Amino acid sequence: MKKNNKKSVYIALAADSIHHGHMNLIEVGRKYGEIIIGLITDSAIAEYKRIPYLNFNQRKKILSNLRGVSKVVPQNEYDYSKNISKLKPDYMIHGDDWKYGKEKSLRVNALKALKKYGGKLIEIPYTKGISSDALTKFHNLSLVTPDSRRGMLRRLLEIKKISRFIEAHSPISALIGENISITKKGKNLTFDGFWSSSLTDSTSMGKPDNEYVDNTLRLNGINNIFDVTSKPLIFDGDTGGKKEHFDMKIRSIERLGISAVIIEDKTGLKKNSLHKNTSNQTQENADIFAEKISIGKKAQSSDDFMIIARIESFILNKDVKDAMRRAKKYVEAGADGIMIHSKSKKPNEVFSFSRQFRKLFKNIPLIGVPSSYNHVTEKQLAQNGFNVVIYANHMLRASYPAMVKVAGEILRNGRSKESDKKLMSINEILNLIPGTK
Ligand code: SPV
Ligand code: MG
Repeated sequence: MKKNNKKSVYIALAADSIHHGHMNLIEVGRKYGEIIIGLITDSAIAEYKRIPYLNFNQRKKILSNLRGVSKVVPQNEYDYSKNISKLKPDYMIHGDDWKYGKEKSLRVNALKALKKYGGKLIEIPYTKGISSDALTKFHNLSLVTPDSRRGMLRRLLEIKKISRFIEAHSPISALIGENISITKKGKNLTFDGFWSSSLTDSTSMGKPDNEYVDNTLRLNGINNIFDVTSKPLIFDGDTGGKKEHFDMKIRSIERLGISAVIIEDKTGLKKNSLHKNTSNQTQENADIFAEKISIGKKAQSSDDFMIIARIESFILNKDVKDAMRRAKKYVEAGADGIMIHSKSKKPNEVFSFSRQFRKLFKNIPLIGVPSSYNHVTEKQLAQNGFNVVIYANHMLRASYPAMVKVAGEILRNGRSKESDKKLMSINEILNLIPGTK
């Protein structure tokens, strides 16, 4: 076909990993006219799968520099029809793979929009043997640096309504959080990152959750997790320890590529917050705690790193007024976010806090840990102003009973045959970690 620069050609791409399949679309597009790329936005991608490795502007920069591309416009959802109706391109180009499977309805909608004004759909054979998702996964793992990983939490907060973090106490538990995904209503659901819990780090070492397991040990564990994963991590920093040590602590935590540390406003021998009786726990004076936060904020070297203040008022049977008084002080001291904790089975107190908090602070991230009020959904948390949900201990709590069961069964039976159906097969474990075979 003769080149006709007056005609416009629409191609929608996510283009997180650009490859020859994309170039096939562009090459054909060039023949038909000037190409407009509808670039899927970060938040549209995040609705359906893991956030892109490259952000919108980085992806836009690559595409804008391709021959034949006249402009790059945002496409705010996977559905093409809105942009098609708005831009009325003469042609739209797409791989023919969307005739089948889950993208079928997108094709129907695009065709409807094109038909309204006489636009044409050109389908070209799908380029086999290359997968954008597989490339992105490879990029995520092989190109992650401490800086890029650290910045992912702030990106998530910008892009997603609510981000979900799963506890990881070992590289193998973290690999589950890294790789697991399920498809629900056409969306690919994954965990956005990891929570390094003092409770499960201590418990998995057979130690009490009272700050005996020190930072050096815990950071060593996280380094091992980081060896094999790419997602961001939020670190449970307990009380933060002595304020005189806090600047050094922050530097060690930040340097590793951890995105945020959460410190709780308690003093004395730290005990876990979920104990029924917390009468032996003491909340720190709010001004002293605020000072610790500002020491930390001065010590960090990147803009991305976050120090989040955890308010223990409800744990210590105080009211929402006390929690709000503290929240104001901690935000003034520079806290980048607030975690509000509760051991109640109901979310009433955390929601009364979040309502008041949101009136005062529209954009300060709010983190919830629904361990005890676990009937509350992510959607409800988001509706109540929460930006991050942490599943704080679930991987360890899942694995321990499974191990106890099998160990008991082996004793009872004097052999392991009966336990086989509860175990992954030898073949599965040999295939689990690449390079084992
Ligand atoms: C942890 O996971 O260690 C926490 C959350 O600090 S909680 O156990 O609920 O106190
Ligand atoms: Mg803890």
